[in-house]
Amino acid sequence: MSPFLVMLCLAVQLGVSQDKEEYLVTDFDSGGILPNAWQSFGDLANYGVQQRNASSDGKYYELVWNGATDKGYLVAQSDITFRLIPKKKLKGKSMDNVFLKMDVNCGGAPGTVVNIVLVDGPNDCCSNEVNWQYTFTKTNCGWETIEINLAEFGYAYNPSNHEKYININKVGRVKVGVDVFSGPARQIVQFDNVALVVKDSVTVKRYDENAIIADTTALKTQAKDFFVGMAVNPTRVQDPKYATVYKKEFNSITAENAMKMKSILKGMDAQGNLIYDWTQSDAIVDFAEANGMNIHGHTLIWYNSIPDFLNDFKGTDQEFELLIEKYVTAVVSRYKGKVDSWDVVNEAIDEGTSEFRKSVFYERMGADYVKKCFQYARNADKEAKLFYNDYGLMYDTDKQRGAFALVDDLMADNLIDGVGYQMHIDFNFPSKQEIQSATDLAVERKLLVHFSELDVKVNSKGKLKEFTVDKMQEQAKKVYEVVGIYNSIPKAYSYALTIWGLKDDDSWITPTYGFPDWPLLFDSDFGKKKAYSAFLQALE
Ligand code: 9MR
Repeated sequence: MSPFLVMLCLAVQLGVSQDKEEYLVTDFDSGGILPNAWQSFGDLANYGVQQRNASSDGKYYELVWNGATDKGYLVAQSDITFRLIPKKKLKGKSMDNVFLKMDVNCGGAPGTVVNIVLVDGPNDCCSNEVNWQYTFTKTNCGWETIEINLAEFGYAYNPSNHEKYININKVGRVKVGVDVFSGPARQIVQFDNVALVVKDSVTVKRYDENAIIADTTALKTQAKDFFVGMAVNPTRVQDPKYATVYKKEFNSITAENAMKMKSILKGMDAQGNLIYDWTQSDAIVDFAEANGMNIHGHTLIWYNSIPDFLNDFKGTDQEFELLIEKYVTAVVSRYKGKVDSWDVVNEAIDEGTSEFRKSVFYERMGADYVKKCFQYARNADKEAKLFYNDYGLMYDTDKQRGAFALVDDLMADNLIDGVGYQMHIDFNFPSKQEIQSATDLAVERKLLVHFSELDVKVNSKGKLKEFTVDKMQEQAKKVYEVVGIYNSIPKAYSYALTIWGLKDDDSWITPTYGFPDWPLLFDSDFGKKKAYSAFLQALE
């Protein structure tokens, strides 16, 4: 063998390539826990850990949480800890270059949350550490490889310590555990091949808090493969101050309220004919048509927008069902060729469960009411894209499971084209990984993804009296993250990213929650916020 080949083979054996070095910390293959590597902290039995031995064949490590006590947080925080690699190997590297890689498997319990903590010093606790969480979303557990850039540590847990406390030159330990607060009662985490990967040629794109945005730039032109949408109402589309911004920045609109059943369906006459009022919905459709915008219809069926006469309807279930069929058919037909897509049913799955919400539609039409409504919509307009839209799909794992079971059912009859993830989020919640893996669930099914209803709260606990510079930047970082995830969806499955209102003082959040918040991209004077800049930057 030529000296060159010898060196190449050696390099491959050592796991060293030109731009990537992999430090295999452990693969457990030697029969279990390496001495001086994994150590336990605390009395594991007390915290519900049933076993902490390597599996019988010694090939991976298993951690079991039996849900017996509420002390699981300690399991997540300080169960087993592993000393990473000689520090000198990280000298001269930045957070962007270094990745923690490991194989993980949830032994049969989707929704299991692995908590990974990175510590930058010899001490186990607590100030010099950052946290990251991984949630298993697939119904069938299997081995998955996760690779986390150190630059992303800390986002899930506490964005304020991101890059603040961790010192790359001192990274010394990784701790792995289960998070019993967000995961199911019983969780099993298996892990293997924990490694630190150092990549030299990594260019990590970051939100630049000082970026200057040219006034000529617009969100809709920067987004190449999908629509940038805005929730509007009939008064605002006729107000020149709003309309100017709508036309400049957005190429899709959604009626915030004007196309809900309560806005359109006004009653029933003596002959049993439905009485419609199209004034508000027409105003929005006309505005969009006049300005060449995409229209996403929201929403045909929602438990929270039912006219009183329908709630009090005295007819039979069959009559009720017929009435719903007439309504859906009338609305979809009226806007056929104009409204491009519909949220057919909104929020059908109950919070914290995989079950249907027991709405009047469910009670009157049965468990397949969602399917029936999708079928009515499909019959009325074959071209319109049909969406199931819901909130909490990123973090409420039970609801996620229920919603995707419903989606699968609709797919089996070719009734659904996409999933709407209502993005009513907080500046620090849900995590990037949760948003990413929830998005993947639709992409894997080859469905369109709509990030509908984006707004980012910074004051959900009501402590802030004013919008601080810190919160403005943290909100912008979250927007950057969300738009980045959306922007990397394959073109065939991306549809629209819709923002739920223009100006902070227009948002539904303050009146609903009862304290001030600043969740949108524009301030109350129509000024562009940092969140706007972050949105644009994530599209670059
Ligand atoms: O923003 C909407 C607010 O103006 C309405 O009063 C409210 C009730 O109709 O609905 C709000 O929008 C909701 C959307 O239609 C569905 N997902 C949750 C949104 C916020 O509540």
